[in-house]
Amino acid sequence: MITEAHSESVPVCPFTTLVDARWHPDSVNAPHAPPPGIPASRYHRHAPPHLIMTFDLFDALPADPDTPSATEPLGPGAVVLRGFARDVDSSLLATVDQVGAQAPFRHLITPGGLRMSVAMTNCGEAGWVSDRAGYRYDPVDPDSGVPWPPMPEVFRALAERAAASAGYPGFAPDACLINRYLPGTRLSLHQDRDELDLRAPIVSVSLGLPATFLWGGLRRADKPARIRLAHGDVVVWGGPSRLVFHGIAPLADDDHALTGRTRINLTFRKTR
Ligand code: MD3
Ligand code: FE
Repeated sequence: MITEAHSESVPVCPFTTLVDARWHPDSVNAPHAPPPGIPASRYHRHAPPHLIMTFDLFDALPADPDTPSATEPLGPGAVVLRGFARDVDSSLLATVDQVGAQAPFRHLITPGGLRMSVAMTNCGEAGWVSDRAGYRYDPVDPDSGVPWPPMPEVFRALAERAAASAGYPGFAPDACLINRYLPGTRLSLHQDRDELDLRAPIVSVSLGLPATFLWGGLRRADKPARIRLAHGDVVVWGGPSRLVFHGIAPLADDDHALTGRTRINLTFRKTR
């Protein structure tokens, strides 16, 4: 906050008082075009997206009643695109099966020696792996000794389209981690910080059974909010939300028309 005492030395931002916070060009949720009545020449960002902290991390943005689209700001830098992946769901799931045939799902071991309840595989130039030695991105599947399957075009196109809709044009993921949940599977609170470029968002795609996403704060102890993620939902996590602690509550048993008793989650990452 700019105080009176400092206002002489700090350039005053005209948008702070003129426009709704959602339109502020420093918001990672801001559209690229200026709001009505604001000339494009004055609608510029003041800082690169990874340094922007326009909103309090714990204040979710209000939904805009005038925007009928399925794009809901979840919080600073986090946008949910409800049902965004539905039009390609069968194609995505068939492709997950193909990746799984080449690089089978497996339960990784944490550095602490615990077997993860989520089954994982990867595609792209690097895959996320964990073992007693630690976490890392590896260009080779340690189970087979060969590179991960390449990123399928249907995956890449969806991730790029979703990121662009959320305000991150030009997102170029080099890795896709695929998580498979069965009833009872959970993912405990963690941060995703093994990627070198934390300015890039992570795009997540939920398929099959719904899950309760746990969305915490920047400290592990922060009490997480619970958010329902259903089949076809895509979430783009960037800016101030990029390093929040998050997880998945134990999956409830149910039956999904396309996946049976399974939830699949794709996370697209730029790892380098
Ligand atoms: C928020 N996956 O793979 S997706 C993971 O549903 C992971 O399988 C969960 O957390 C899943 O690391 C959640 C949503 C998600 C993914 C990555 C994030 C939310 C995120 C990274 C930073 C902040
Ligand atoms: Fe994660």
